[in-house]
Amino acid sequence: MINSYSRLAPAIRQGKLLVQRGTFTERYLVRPISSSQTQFEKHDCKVLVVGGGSGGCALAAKLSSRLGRGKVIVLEPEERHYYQPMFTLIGGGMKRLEQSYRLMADVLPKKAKWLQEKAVEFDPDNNTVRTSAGNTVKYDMLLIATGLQLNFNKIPGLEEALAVPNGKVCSIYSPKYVDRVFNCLRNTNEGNAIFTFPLSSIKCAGAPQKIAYIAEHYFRKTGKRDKINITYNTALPVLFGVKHYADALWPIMKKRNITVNTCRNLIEVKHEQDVAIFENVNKPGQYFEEKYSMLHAVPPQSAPDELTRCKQLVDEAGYVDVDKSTLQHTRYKNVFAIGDSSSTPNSKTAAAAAAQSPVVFRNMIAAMEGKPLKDVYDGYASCPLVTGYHTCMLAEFDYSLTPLETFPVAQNKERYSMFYMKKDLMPLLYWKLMLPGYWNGPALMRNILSVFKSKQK
Ligand code: UQ1
Repeated sequence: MINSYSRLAPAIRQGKLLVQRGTFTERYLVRPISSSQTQFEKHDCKVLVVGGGSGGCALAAKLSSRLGRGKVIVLEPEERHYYQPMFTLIGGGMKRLEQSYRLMADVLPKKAKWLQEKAVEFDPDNNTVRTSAGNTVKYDMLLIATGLQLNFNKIPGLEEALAVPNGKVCSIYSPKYVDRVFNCLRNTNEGNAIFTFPLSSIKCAGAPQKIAYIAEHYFRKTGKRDKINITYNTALPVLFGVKHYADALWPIMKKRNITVNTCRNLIEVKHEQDVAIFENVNKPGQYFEEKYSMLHAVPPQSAPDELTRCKQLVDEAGYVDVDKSTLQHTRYKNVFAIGDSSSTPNSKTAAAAAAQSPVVFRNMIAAMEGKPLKDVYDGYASCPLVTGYHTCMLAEFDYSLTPLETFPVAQNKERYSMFYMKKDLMPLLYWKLMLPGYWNGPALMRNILSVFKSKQK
């Protein structure tokens, strides 16, 4: 839609255009703007996908392939699509940042229309979303796939510490900071290496301890381990949310001599003194000042502000309020969510988004056709818990927080096979199968392999 008035309004109000009638400005500036330069555009689509991450990309592929060219719009401001599960490996120096991304233009499906703009205002009562460029997108169906927002700024001093060149504070959680992690491992020769887990739900809840295991192995490999104390301070009361795996992880922490403090939350970083301040979650006001040689910090996370501002869409915690089985919004029947920004109580991982993808796809199509929603998400998530440079424990579970494992072997053990699957096979599966919309999670593989499992018993 052409709307040059809004652009010219301030000039008209100031009388500039009126006094310059018939002048150069009118002939050469006013006319071209009013005839050809588009200001605010209005787009229409069958499905609007907000976010071009794992879930958004996979669903845009599935939906645009079913609905045809031009029916799906994807709103995504970023130039690059990162494969975030690689960030722990980059932290350990096992992969490079350049290996973790593709251009957004190359991973989004060709049949969908990509608007490189950010969704800034949701209006589900009028089926519209306003974008950072001031444009409006009207939809029949909306899929929210924004992922999470990293709130480094919620911990005083953390952003400043992360800005120190060649500094002692790092984080695998952002492509902006992930390269600092291996640098910290290399530069640390003694003292305290501290790893944190914040007081919020986060993506890949295993990652904060994976990087601690990798660091421990690195320090051992390089002969520095004896001089370095390693501490894992988690704000949670447990080491891992699924007891079956937590029971296997505690002995690994012990064997590797990593001190674990539960209910200990990072609340401030004083980088001039190399001091991190933690608070006892159970006794607010009780603080621990810990000196560090390196600090790996995990930011508190939330759904993006643009979403949480739309109170009709989100629950009390700020996540898109969907039914945990159908993934349809509880009030707006033409709205669905996939991935980390949804209120479903699963672990927030790419594997969870993969398992959600066929459910969201079929239920969205059913909703479009006015049919009942039949597909159900069971809460499947998996977390390849990398425990060093060659080992990994593949945790897989569902809403019941009991194991739902794919392979006919005991998965609560560290294995070489799982490590190489995580490091070499998963990226391939992600780029070649998941993003083009062909990977629906391992349910099919699990069912096939279950034949061997029952034989083993
Ligand atoms: C998975 O589906 C997935 O999403 C694509 C991951 O993220 C990259 C994973 O790490 C894992 C483990 C799975 C599950 C796949 C199998 C074969 C168990």
